[in-house]
Amino acid sequence: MTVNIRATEASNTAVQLDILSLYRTMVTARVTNDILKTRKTQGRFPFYIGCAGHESMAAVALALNKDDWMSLYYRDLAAWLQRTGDIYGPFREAYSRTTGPMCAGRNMPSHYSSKRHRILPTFSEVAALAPFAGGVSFSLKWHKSNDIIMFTCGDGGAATNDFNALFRQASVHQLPVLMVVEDNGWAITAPSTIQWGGSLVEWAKGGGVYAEEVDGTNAIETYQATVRLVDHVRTGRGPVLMHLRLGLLDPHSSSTDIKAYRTKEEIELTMTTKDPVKNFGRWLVENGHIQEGDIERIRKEVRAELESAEAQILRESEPTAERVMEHILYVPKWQENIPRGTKKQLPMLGAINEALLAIAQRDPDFFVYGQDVGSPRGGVFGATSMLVSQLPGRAISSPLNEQVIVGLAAGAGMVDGKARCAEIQFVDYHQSAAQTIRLAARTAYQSFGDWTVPLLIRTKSGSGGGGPISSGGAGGGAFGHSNAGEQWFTSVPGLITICPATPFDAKGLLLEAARSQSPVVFLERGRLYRSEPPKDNLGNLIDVMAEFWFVPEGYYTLPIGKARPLKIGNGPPQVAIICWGTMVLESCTAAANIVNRNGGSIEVVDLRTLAPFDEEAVVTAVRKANRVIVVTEEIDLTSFGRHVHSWIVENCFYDLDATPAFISALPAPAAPYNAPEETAFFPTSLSIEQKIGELLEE
Ligand SMILES: Cc1ncc(C[n+]2csc(CCOP(=O)(O)OP(=O)(O)O)c2C)c(N)n1
Repeated sequence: MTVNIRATEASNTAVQLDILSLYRTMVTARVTNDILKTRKTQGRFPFYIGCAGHESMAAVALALNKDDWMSLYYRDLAAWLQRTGDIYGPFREAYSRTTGPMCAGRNMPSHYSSKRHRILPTFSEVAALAPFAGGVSFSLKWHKSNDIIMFTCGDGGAATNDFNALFRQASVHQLPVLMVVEDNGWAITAPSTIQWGGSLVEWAKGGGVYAEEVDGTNAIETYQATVRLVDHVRTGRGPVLMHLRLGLLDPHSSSTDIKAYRTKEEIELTMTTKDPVKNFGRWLVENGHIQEGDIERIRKEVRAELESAEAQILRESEPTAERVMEHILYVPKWQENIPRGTKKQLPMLGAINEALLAIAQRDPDFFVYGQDVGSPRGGVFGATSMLVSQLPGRAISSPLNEQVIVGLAAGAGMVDGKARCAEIQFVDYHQSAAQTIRLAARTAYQSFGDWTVPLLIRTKSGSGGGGPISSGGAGGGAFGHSNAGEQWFTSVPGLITICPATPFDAKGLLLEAARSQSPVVFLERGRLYRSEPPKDNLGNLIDVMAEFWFVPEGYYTLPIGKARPLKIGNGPPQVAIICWGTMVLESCTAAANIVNRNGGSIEVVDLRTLAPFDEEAVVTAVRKANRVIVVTEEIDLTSFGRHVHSWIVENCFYDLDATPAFISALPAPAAPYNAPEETAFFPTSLSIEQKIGELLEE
């Protein structure tokens, strides 16, 4: 039966609302919930989190267009069913079947996602999808699309940094997003009164986002309000927040005892007044759309349909252990290419500028997003100055919030599978975006390859404030401006981490990184931004390095995951030095000084890519020299350098004639500002020279 409902006075739209179909979807959600809840209690699978009380989200989903995007949370079974019509999906995921449409049985149930239906992959981290949803809506606005995105979370979710990141993205850029806060009064045992002070609606309005409170226990009212609010967003009047008041009819999850934190009276009141399915059924009867007896008839029909679906699903295949390492990392397949254009001498900053411009010229949707990047200077280091002057609008200044930055670039990339660049001014500040970065890296694995998050994060890292390496001190970056970064990034499965040492590598690797379907972190060393090629103590340029300061003008790419061996001196190498970034220059200087004094040769292996690192190149170098030093600019309390060192011990033990050596920064919080302490803090060519000497004597 189809009934005309006057949806909004503002737009005067008479929307065709099929109320019986909506009711059936809500009943389907409730009965699915009841069956799955029981199966969990019967021990058929380990966990379930339900939707009872949130079924009016079907009405919210119904008020969207089918091409609008959705970012749902674990209570949104009804919204998921309304969009997909797939009654099998929730059972497939609960029973961990490979046919599961959300993650092929790899994640917990109730993580509602569907690439086909434009529903983003849900995370267990409450509201963590929010900054990604902001990125999707940024992309929709960028493409001048008529589509919008709906983001949902609970009242607890509204207190998270992630939600606040979305709110800021939406308000600052006036994005086409409908934020629905499904307030059931609880966040596990915490009442919603502790999630924000005052009124959520007024809070939103104060931040430039139109907001309304809506009664979610009434499906028709919810539908009408959503149509009105969606119209607001779609007609370009800015983002909207809907504070949807609901009741939670079940305990928080299968692991929670409802009576332990809620009173009998409150539970009873919720059950009798806030059940949207019962309320809607009653309304249908009172308004003559169905008879009293139809309520039970529909429930029974739905149950029979779901039980037959469940029986079929139980015959479907379950995951096997062999697939446990699938869909972790997608390193782009490199195609050999000849660098185009004449070569000119450039510092690394010039090479990075050229690379970003080249990516933007080839891809009209590419942009760099970060603090100050849209200023004429092109960010505090000037890495986007060419973009700003040659392709206006493609370097976009962001609010001062790293999670806003990373989430926006990541979400935009998820829409069309092309990487955008997030610039984090100093790597030390990535930690406020750590969850978003970690989830970007996890998405492909979690969704069993259904979703990828192409994303390029560039950041200034390590010692130095961008001055010349030959300037003496390490740069005075001190606390907050001199962290190395690879320690954390290389510990995140699913992330590619690159740290170039030369301008030639920086350009070629950045261009290749833009092709990646896995997120890439590009660590740019501050001391290398304007550095010249390294020299030995006699002032002679180290030729094997110097050639990489000449950069082809045109497009070229270099392979990710491939190290560059640099041989200093003649004859078989006596020592192999494994290093990256600034330490390649320091190691080359140390090696040249030793070779000048003693003759022979030393092989410096510039890893270039840290994750995944080039194991073959390391083994080859160790086998040739039988003595090895790993040099890192990180502090050493379980560092990436220590990982490489331990890998060598495990894999090259019988190729070694001496204890594998290790040099790092000191295990203090960060480099002090004053020159004497700072110089003592980081490895230098001198400390590397000393270590080579000790190693040769062992
Ligand atoms: C970031 C984060 N912190 C803590 C948790 C543990 N946790 C899971 S659900 C939940 C409560 C969420 O409450 P709310 O957002 O109000 O949603 P509701 O369950 O009430 O629908 C918490 C604290 C989590 N999953 N993620």
